[in-house]
Amino acid sequence: MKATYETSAAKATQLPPMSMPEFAFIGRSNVGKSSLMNALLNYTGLARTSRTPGRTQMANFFSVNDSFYFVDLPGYGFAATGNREHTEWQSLMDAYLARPVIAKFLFLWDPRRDLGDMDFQIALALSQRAPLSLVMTKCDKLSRSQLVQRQRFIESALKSRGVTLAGTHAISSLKKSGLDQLREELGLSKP
Ligand SMILES: Nc1nc2c(ncn2[C@@H]2O[C@H](COP(=O)(O)OP(=O)(O)OP(=O)(O)O)[C@@H](O)[C@H]2O)c(=O)[nH]1
Ligand SMILES: [Mg+2]
Repeated sequence: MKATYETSAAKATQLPPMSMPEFAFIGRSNVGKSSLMNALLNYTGLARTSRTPGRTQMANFFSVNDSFYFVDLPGYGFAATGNREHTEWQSLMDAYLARPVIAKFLFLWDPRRDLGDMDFQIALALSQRAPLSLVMTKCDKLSRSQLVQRQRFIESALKSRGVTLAGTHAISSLKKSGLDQLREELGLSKP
């Protein structure tokens, strides 16, 4: 498996030409997007990870096996980003969502949290553009029975808001669990 950093876009005009299918990773700031991309590709430090929420404020494109892109979309919902940042995030997202090359959205969610209105709205808008799969992150923080219960709760909450899921995954980038199932859904060979 070959994965290389391609480019980053902070605004619509910087988005790269559409050349390959794209798997887009989206979720709240700090949910574990960069960690998951690194874990899936078995690269340390390919996608930058950080303890500081809101660090990744650009859409980062990684070419995988010269056959598709992983797109690390900027985290949303970081409390300290003001209106201006939100408007910039929104306009980048609007431009990104218009790309017909999006093969799937991976909607990352920390299952310890409940979804709010903004989360439902974003998940719904994405699911109307391309298939959307739920990826529950940091599952090492929950017991198996808690996880089962949280998965049921989150899936039914999304469903009741009109969000159709293409799949659900429970992963831990830390413990490297749940990764093979997700790789399979993405057609990604084991590293
Ligand atoms: N326990 C645990 N912690 C994790 C896991 N994945 C990520 N983290 C931690 O969560 C924090 C955020 O991880 P990132 O991968 O940088 O999250 P992100 O979604 O890319 O964050 P932004 O780019 O800032 O939006 C880091 O401190 C990680 O070490 C996991 O599977 N388990
Ligand atoms: Mg990140």
